[in-house]
Amino acid sequence: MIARGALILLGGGGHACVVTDAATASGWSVAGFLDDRSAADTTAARDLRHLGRIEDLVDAEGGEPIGVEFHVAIGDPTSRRHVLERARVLTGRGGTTIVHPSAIISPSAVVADAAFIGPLAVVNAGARIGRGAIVNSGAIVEHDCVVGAFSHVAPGAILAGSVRVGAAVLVGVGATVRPGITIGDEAVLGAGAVAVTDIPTRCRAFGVPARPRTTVAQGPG
Ligand code: JB3
Repeated sequence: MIARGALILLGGGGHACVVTDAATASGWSVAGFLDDRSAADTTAARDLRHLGRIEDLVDAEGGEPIGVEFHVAIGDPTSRRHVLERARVLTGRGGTTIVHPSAIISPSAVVADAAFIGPLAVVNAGARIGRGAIVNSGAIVEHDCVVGAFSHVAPGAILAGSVRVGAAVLVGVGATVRPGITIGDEAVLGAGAVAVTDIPTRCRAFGVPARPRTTVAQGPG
């Protein structure tokens, strides 16, 4: 039996460990995680309890949602969107936003449902963080930026003022984006890259200055 008021994570890998720390530090009691893989097959859930599969958000006997808050703690944008949609259909809920208490979020910024803002991240004035997006540890999202749904601004990345990031984009670890640049949906900006021109939809760009490359597999950052 999971206590009402507890938080359940969907996904039990490395990102779930980071989310657990942030959620706990901000006052949640994290009951454990649901994952379609077995506990033995999840990579890094450490002390988190494996509570079952995503379908266990609904009581097997009564068919009703079990009435707990959940957060999709999966790094990959496509999986995160897919799992969040499954959970929404099962429970009628949109997923809880988790913000580490050390993050700085401007009162004029807007953070949507199901987003994650990590430790020491900064979201400055007028910025908008989309549904299910991740602003990871130490990332900076400057004034008036828009980060689209399910995008991931990886640890230490910097978006200067008024950058527009589309949906399901990866801005890699330590990447930098010059003011006013637009990054199209599902694009990847590689780790350490510096974007000085717009990056088109689904383009993978790497290096300093960032240039498109066609055959590089997407990783976490
Ligand atoms: O770069 C950083 C700081 N963090 C990365 C993070 C953003 O993304 C981290 O290094 C990882 O590369 C990645 O973390 P994540 O998502 O925790 O990856 P991994 O350790 O592979 O765990 C993914 C978990 O999600 C596994 O437990 C999977 O079983 C689960 N999962 C993935 N897709 C899914 C699905 N579970 C369900 N139920 N359904 C899915 O479609």
